[in-house]
Amino acid sequence: MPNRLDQQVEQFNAALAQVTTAEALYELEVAYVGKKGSITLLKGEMGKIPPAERKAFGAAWNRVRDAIEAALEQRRDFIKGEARARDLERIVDLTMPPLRPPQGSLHPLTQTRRRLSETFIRLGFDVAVGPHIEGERFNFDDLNVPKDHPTRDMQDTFFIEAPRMHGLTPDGPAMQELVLRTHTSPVQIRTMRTRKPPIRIVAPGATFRCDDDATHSPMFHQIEGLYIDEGVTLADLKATLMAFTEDFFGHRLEVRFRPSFFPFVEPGAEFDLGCPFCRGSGCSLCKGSGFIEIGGCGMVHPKVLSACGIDPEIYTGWAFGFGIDRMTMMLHRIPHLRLMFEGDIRFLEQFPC
Ligand code: FA5
Repeated sequence: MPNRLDQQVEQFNAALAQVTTAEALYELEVAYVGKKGSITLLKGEMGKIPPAERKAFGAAWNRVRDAIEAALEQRRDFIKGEARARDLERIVDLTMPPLRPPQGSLHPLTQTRRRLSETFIRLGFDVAVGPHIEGERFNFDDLNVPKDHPTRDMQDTFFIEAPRMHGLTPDGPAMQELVLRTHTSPVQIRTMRTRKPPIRIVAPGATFRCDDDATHSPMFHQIEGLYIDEGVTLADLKATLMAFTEDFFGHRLEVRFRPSFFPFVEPGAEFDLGCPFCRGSGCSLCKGSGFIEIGGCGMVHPKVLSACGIDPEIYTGWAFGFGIDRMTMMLHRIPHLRLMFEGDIRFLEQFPC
């Protein structure tokens, strides 16, 4: 009987060495240590050996069964490891270029704002900034906007309840009304109050009005331009705007002034640029006129200069302001302003940078 045990072990080892798959290993396990396996059956024959030898045989049988199970386990691990290595070889192609993580890009408005600033910096302007929440004084009073001007209506301007917001008392010094700035022109005031001429700045940023349709949004962006020095004239403004078109659009465009009124400039004008798409010959964008309306401009009103401590007898200057959103819509032929604020990734993906 012990000899048969040894024989079985020898046969098992020889068979195990040939096994390369999990299925074959399972069959081997069943054949030797399964319910009717040859090793299992040998134990059942224990009754056939002399009682004196049974104990030793039992111990030998247990050792053999344990060794076989350990060998099966070891082989199982080996086969699993090989299968995993084969899978990895198949799945991981080390020669493949790595996957690029999805990359965002700057919002089209940010792209336009940066391009505008860069253009004016090249033309010798600094970039100035101001807060979105302004006092009525800088947003209206110092800009010579009369107390009863319609722009100050609640229907046009977002007012902020200052005392409640800041915990100020009704008698406190900050009782002046606060507004969400309705234009970037208060940055003119802030700049003139803190800097001495010559002043040459642009001020891009967010502005707010109670407005909402295809070309008007409650939050939009403007860029302000301001130049103050001795002997500055409207001719300088026209020349600057023409130089701007050359740098920004890549070719010089016509600049056209149409008389208009803004309380903070005198004379005041709306300015149009020759259509950058048809270069003045007339197309769908300029509705055949050859010109596109851009914004407002004019010579800084003497009262505004005085309010900022600049002597209008010595200095003159011009200012302009136009919408960055409208400029972006025009550049990319975007039909509705709201598209720019909805954060729809399918829209934004069209403006990589
Ligand atoms: C002004 O805001 C003046 N501060 C501009 C100015 C500056 C004139 C300096 C003279 C000297 P106006 O209200 O026209 O002007 O607005 C200027 C531009 O802002 C418009 O041409 C338009 O492009 C843009 N804009 C105005 N309201 C909206 C709005 N609700 N949504 C989007 N763009 C707007």
